[in-house]
Amino acid sequence: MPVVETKDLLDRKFDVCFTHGDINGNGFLEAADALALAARIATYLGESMGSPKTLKLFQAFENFWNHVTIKMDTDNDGKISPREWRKGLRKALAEDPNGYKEGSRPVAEAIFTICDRDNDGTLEQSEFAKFHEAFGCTSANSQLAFQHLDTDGDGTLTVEELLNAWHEYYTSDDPNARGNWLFGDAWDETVAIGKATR
Ligand SMILES: [Ca+2]
Ligand SMILES: [Ca+2]
Ligand SMILES: [Ca+2]
Repeated sequence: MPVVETKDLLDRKFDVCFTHGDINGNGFLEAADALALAARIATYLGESMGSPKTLKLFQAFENFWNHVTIKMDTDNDGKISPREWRKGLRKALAEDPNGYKEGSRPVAEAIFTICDRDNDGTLEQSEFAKFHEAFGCTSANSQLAFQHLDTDGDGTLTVEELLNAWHEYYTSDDPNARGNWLFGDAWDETVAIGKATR
């Protein structure tokens, strides 16, 4: 599904994520997409399907999906339309900003853990690049993302740097927020392709 033309930064970022998540490309987010995305991340990171890191990722995605359908599937058809996604994210933030931040933490932590290939508690650029690859990001966008998210410039991302970026991505309409760069340039036309390269 092509990203809808929008001038609003927050909607644009929501749409980019929607396109990344709509793995089967049918224009809706469903449980099958959530599972496929988790499997794709594990595959690109070179993690086996039964490993503790993969199981943690699947669990986090499943919980996230269950939560999302309860909150966002307002017409109860078992899938999330782009409109439900945009409205649901804004509503959740407005109603319970702390819950919103904590709700995204398990997914972000599970992603951080599976990306940390050498288990040193930080993400190097090469580790983060594999995560981006799973979303079909170009390496140029992946490098841009890393440069902006590595707030202290030490060449690694901590879990807090990633969580803060994640949170800003989903909540901030400030054009200068670092989290806007989670997947690279949010306005780049290739950022939302959402297609795997293998
Ligand atoms: Ca879909
Ligand atoms: Ca729906
Ligand atoms: Ca590492």
